[in-house]
Amino acid sequence: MKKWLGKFKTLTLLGLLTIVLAGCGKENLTALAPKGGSADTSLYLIILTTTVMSLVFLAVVIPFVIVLLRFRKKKGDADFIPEQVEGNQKLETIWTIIPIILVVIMAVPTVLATFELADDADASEHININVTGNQYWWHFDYEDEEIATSQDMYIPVDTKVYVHLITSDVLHSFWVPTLAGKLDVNPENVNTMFMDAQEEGVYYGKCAELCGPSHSLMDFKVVAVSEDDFDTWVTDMQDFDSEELELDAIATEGQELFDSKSCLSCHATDNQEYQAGSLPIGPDLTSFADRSRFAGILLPTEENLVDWIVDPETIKPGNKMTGAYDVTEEEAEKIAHYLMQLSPSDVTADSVDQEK
Ligand code: HEC
Ligand SMILES: [Cu+2]
Repeated sequence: MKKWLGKFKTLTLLGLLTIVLAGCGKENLTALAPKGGSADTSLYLIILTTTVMSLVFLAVVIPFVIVLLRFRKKKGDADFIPEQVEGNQKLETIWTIIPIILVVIMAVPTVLATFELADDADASEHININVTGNQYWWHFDYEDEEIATSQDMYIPVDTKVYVHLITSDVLHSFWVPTLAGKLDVNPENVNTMFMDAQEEGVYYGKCAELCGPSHSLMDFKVVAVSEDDFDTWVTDMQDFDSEELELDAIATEGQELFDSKSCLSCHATDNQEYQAGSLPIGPDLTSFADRSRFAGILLPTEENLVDWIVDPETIKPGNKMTGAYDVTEEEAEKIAHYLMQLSPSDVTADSVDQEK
């Protein structure tokens, strides 16, 4: 028994790993449960290629195993060299043509889909969002609507949404597995693709290109809301004016600190001075309190916010905010209290995400 275990240790371990890892994954972070047309196409291609490749695998492995078992030398068999066969034109033709056919079966739909998913001929008739990847956060510029936001990208359901991707620094990759395929984010050329969400919800996005020490924390969310809610959100974002907020005493102090500690030089708090194409140095905080997560990974609570403002480096190594200012914990609490008032709309990530 022990010997048997030893022999199959690697196999047993791999088997266990498969079972354990199969438990990972989230419904809103998987390409295997698509909620958008582009993701449907990707899943179709995944299934097609996996099927073809599995068939090839079986076609090779099954005869191989049969031959191995049936024709092996048994005890008592005489020593002899079997007849040596070489050069069979028929066989060679067959096993050249079959793979060519299989490659065509996989290549044609893949190439067609690749062109179709990158086709932006009708972009101007739909929602367009200029997306900029930054170490380690995402900026979303809605030029037609004249608003900008960061970290949470709002889109209407059942609508084609074009994202035009570029980076302000190193290479990133934009990936919302449940809604669409992933696309590189390059510094010089804009890469475009479209997506649509078939259901309301909060879909998780990832940076899929190693871009620095906090690469794995460069998360974002796509908040898909009904078309009416999207219009409401856009109007709320346009109208929101952080100067006109009715603030209590602590928040007022927080707002003053936000200015005097130079936070305002990197962060916008409303869209009153929106300029198409302009990129802030840090995330736009207009809808900060409505975020699904901030800094990619933290729940927007005052407590988390104080931790972040006091010491962002521990939470996100290598981020571009560390060391840019000096605040005490007490000041951070006041600023945090102020930032939690930045809630322009009732349409929030929370309003569509039941499981958060
Ligand atoms: C030099 C520019 C700069 C200054 C000054 C600055 N920040 Fe930032 N801030 C950033 C950058 C860059 C990020 C993105 C960090 C990341 O996620 O990698 C950020 C992230 C944040 C976030 C998280 C936003 C989100 O939704 O993910 C908050 C909140 C924040 N900063 C608050 C502040 C406050 C408060 C101050 C002033 C005490 C401040 N920042 C000063 C650049 C700056
Ligand atoms: Cu990245």
